[in-house]
Amino acid sequence: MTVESTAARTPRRSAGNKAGTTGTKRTTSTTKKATGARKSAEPALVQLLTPEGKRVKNAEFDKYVADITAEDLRGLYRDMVLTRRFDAEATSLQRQGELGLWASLLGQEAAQIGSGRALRDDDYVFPTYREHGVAWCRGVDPTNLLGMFRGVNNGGWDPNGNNFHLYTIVIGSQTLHATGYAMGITKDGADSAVIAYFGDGASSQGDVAEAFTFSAVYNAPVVFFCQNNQWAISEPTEKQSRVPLYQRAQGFGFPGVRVDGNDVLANLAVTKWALERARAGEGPTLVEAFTYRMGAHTTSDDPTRYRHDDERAAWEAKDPILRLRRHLESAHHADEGFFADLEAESEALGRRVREAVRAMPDPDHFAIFENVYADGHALVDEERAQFAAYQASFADEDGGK
Ligand SMILES: Cc1ncc(C[n+]2csc(CCOP(=O)(O)OP(=O)(O)O)c2C)c(N)n1
Ligand SMILES: [Mg+2]
Repeated sequence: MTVESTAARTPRRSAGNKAGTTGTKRTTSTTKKATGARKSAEPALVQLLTPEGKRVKNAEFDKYVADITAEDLRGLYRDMVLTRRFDAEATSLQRQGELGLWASLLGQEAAQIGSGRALRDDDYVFPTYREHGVAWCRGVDPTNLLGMFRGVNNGGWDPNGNNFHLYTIVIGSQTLHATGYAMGITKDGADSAVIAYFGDGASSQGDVAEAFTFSAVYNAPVVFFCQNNQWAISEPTEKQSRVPLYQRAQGFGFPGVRVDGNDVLANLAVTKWALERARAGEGPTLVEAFTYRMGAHTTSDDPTRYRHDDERAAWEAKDPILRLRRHLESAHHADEGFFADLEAESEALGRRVREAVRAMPDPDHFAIFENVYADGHALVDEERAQFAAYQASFADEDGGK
């Protein structure tokens, strides 16, 4: 296991082992101590691809990516590039007034594509609001992700169409939904698994602690995939936990592992391992993908108010896309033609996204009151009537129009 001291701020205290895993019997003898200027107790990460693009061996996780071909690697690269392009386009569309808000995934492409590509079609995903890369892997059309951010619908896709639940804004709540769904899978006798995405900030929510307890006690086939992007809006991870997040799992009685969140291969391998455990009836796993939110929390946020540029610069050197490109080039797995074709495909995707957003019809003003309750509700009826009166007041001012 190669160790990389990646935390950019004050070291946290680490009470557990130094291998980036806890709660398993897996050996840690190949682990070196973290080195570098920071004399940190920061634990090791599972890493298969260094920031320079060098493939490093890992006795425990290599087997989960042993069958990866050069074509597969190009596919992972394509996924990350197109996801980043889509994300950049959405950020621009917000700046042009076409979207009300956007939550960028910039920097988190490897965590999302690596874990997303580890899933089977019959697995079920419970995302937060930033999982555009996972949505891509599930086959959700990217333009469908934009409706809610434009304010023209409440979701934009059929969750059961791709086994990809709607985005969840209520922080951490989807970990409970995932746990319940996973418990249902067990009752059905199926061997599918569930993955719940959440953030470092969400790890402080009571819902997440409850989901950990229930999934452990009921041995539910669920993978808790925490993207530790170092920030919860303006709160650093140090304010969420006194121990590295993956070590939280130990107290609940299931394994936790920290993976280099900017290494797509490592995320693929570790998530496959965790899904295999789930399918084999071994219960939940916590994966902490140690990564970085390169952009603002959302387009409504200004990170220059609370963090320094040098932190971002340190993480830029570990860029997930750049490291796979370096690997593809040094291993002669991709030529100039591949990169040129991908650039053209990115341009086409950008165009398609722009056109689709601008063509989205405005919803009926009263649609928001539909589907709140299956059989209606007196309070909703009252609110609808109030809103109708409000709308009518504009018509009066405007000469009845
Ligand atoms: C229950 C709840 N509390 C507060 C918020 C406001 N809120 C929105 S995003 C966010 C931070 C989440 O941080 P993290 O879990 O690290 O996810 P990230 O945005 O970094 O991906 C907060 C507090 C919310 N949406 N839901
Ligand atoms: Mg976060």
